[in-house]
Amino acid sequence: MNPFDKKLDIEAILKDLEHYVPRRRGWSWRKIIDHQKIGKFDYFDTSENLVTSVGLPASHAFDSIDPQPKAVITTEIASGRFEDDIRRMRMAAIHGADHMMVIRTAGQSHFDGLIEGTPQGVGGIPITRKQVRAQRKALDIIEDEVGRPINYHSYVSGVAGPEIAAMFVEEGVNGAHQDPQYNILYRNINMVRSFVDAAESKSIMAYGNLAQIDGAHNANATAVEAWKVTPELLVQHAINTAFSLSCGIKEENICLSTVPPTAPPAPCVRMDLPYAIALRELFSNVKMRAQMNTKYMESSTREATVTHTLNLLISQLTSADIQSTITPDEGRNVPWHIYNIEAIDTAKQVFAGLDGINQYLKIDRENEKLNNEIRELKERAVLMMEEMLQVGGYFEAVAQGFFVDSGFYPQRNGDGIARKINGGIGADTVFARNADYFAPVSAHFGENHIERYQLSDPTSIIGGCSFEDRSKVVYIDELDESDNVYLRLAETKAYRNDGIVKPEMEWQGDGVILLTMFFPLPVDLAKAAAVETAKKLNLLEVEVISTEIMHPMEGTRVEVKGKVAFSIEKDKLKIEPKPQIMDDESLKEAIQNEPFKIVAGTVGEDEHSVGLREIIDIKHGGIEKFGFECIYLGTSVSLSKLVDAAIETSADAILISTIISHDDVHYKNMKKLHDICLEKGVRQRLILVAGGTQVTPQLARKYGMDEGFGRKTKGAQVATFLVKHRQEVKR
Ligand code: Z98
Repeated sequence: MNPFDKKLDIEAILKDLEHYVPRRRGWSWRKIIDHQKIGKFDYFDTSENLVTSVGLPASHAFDSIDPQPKAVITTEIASGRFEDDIRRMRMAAIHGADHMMVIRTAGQSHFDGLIEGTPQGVGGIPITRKQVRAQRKALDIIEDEVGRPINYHSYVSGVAGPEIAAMFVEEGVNGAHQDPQYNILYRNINMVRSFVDAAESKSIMAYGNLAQIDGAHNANATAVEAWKVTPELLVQHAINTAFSLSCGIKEENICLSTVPPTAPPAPCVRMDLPYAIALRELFSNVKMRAQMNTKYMESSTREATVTHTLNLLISQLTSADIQSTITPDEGRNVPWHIYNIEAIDTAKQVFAGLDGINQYLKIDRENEKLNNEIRELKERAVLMMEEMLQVGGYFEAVAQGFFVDSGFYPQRNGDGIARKINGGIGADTVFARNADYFAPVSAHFGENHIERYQLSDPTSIIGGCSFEDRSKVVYIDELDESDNVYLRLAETKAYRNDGIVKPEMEWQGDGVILLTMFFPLPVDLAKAAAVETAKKLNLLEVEVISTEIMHPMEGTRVEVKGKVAFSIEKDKLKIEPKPQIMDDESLKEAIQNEPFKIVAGTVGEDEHSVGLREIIDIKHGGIEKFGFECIYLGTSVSLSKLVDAAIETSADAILISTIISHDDVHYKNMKKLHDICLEKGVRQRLILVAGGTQVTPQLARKYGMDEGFGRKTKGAQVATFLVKHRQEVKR
């Protein structure tokens, strides 16, 4: 299916889900190409091109190329409604994301079993078999469209970790976070239970070839001063990695969730780099998933993007394998479609921009200061592990509050997260296996006491478990009549089928829009004024989502969201017809048959000549190419000089260009040009055309021009207009 032809049919994806079989198990890395030519350029850090993609905004100036970085690009999508997230996944994939990470609804990690159906989530989606299957099915369609495998990912943690892991293998989920330390520290799940569950979960993930991401970065996000937690991050990575290896997970599937610990205005690259190098040197055999810094992120998109960009520089210098772009959700808490795409594009743009730079820039490993910092970090981490052994091991260390302490180890401030060995959710729920314990499953940790059955393959007794015999997978559809996808789809049906549309940020028909305003007021007043303005615009549920002080007294920038109550009828929308562009030969013939002379210049005080030169110059494919005689008067030309020149040379048309648009000076100049021509009695015989990045055709015509041309106009378009308009005027 050509992805530009049709919208994804969500209802069709939900149909016959019961019988859907995922195509594959396990993780897919990109096909890296060491050196390739894409368009006019050589690339050294890219992977296979997509079959269909949407490039960066400026790509049209580069033959629409869309170089794909080496690293897998993650996007984090979980708005609470999985059916809407599917459309966002399609947008993300075509922009270059191949790792769809789905956050779970608040509190799911405390459920002690699988849930079913498709209830709506809070801050994430309830992970259920039906939801997972529907999204994997959609991704199977989407990966065919873009021409690259897409990894689907969620979390194997919480009290039901092993059950989730098994369901993920059955449903073709490709990656998951799994780290018992996460359960213990951040979800207060009992530590013994967490490690036993992790052994089971990891064994299942190893069987299913899922990529595993650990949870060390959460310490960074939680720590009081995040850069001080770096020795502990190394320790957390080490514990989870050793445990995963011993459960059979392959090194190539172990991904450390690394994180640049700090952000500007701290001198972050200088501080983050030694840490990143120490990490890569200590863990050279496993993969690096570069999380971005979310600890020091407010709701400013600009600030988040700069931090992300600096993080990407570290990723490039130290070769990350998976690159996170989670700004919209965790960083800024504005989980909207547009921000997922922006963050994916940020990663793609920075990696393309930095392509090959490692050939010229090498980390100076001989540098004494850098070397000392790297060694010191490693030593602090090793010391911490030694101390853990001294106090009696990991559990005791957690009980004593070793982790997420605000001190820079070995400094300790006594404010770490302490958990009791017999405390937390799920305490006292671990039991030794009976002497005759037997489970007929294939991916399983520890001992199966199978001597009783004389079996080497425990699943043979039942003819294969659900991993081997798909018919044993039990699919349960909806359980809640009042909270399910069909009810939600019924509510939004009109937006799919009845030709109406609403602005949307997150969910179909949500009606949410974003307004940016500036008020010459201090921040509190500016916020109140922004809310009032949005209300006067009839927006509902108005909320301020970000403020930035321009000056404490002189002004504040405010971003406000609100909902519109109306919808738009698509049939009644008027689309500007696409300009009909004549082919080169017809244009040349028309000018040969009847010569055409134009006078041109940028007007007022405008020195921006590039756009106009592109419209005129032969070497840019401008109108000279078709035989137009062009008299270019230069920049900042007075309007009367242009008219006089047109009269003197008996020109057929005047082309003006205005980039500057302050106080609508561009439109004012158009009106003046028209008036001067009228005054001099030449308006009838001169065609007037204005161009510029801020020129709207309708307004140009309103201000007296025969036509206006905005951004991205090409010479052939202007030439076509001039030729056709001359014919029309004659008629
Ligand atoms: C990321 N979303 O890494 P709940 N296990 C681990 C985790 O790191 C997380 C969960 C489970 C960010 C980071 N991390 C957030 C190791 C979450 C999730 O209980 O379902 O929220 O667990 O991309």
